[in-house]
Amino acid sequence: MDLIGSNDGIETWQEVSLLYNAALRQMQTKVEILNEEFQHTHQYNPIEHIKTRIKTPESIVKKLKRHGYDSTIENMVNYVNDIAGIRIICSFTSDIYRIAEMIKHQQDIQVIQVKDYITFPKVSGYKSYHMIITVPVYLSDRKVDTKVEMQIRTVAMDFWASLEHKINYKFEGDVPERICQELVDCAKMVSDLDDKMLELNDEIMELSRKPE
Ligand code: 0O2
Repeated sequence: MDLIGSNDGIETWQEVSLLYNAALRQMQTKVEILNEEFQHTHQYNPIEHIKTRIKTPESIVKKLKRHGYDSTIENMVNYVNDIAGIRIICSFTSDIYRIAEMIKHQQDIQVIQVKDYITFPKVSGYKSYHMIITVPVYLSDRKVDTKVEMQIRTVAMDFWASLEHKINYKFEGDVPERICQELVDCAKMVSDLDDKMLELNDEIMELSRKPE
């Protein structure tokens, strides 16, 4: 098995980008299939939408510098786990774990790392479920297991995270204490809303199962 990294013949940004784009397409298809199957068996779509992105070379170089590595292709693929990123936005918190489990059980996927910021949110209030996985990409002469970062979160968590990201960007990381506190308060409201919506949904599902 080739894990994308040293001695795998990946020498240019074009090659890196080809592999990571292919890995993202594979993951997107896998997730879409799971969503369709779920619709077929449970009559609802757990996934609201999916976003994919390849990290820009500038952003990769910045990350390498921050961690004290030289900007080489080898360091990129070895030390930057989120060159390819897929974000899956779900309706309910329970869907997040369901999707994560379904992905983990696929035979060609290897889970490298899991960070559960839902059970253990960040001090800032950030909630999301992160996994670094590898997915095989078949080239003409070999298979390269390629890393993809998956972020799975609810619509409400995503709303919070994108606003917090914008605020951090605006203040260049030096966000005033009052705003940080407001964000923590909002994260609590987001959490309560997610819990309430899940409760309501469970109730509706239960009612629709009962015979008239
Ligand atoms: P960008 O621009 O989104 O790509 P690592 O990637 O392992 O070196 P870290 O921080 O240990 O770094 O990994 P983690 O905690 O899994 O976070 C990875 C990504 O999650 C981040 O990527 C963000 O996209 C998102 N994230 C993590 N913490 C927060 C947070 O507090 N608020 C928001 N809004 N997003 C968060 P990057 O590379 O930081 O940035």
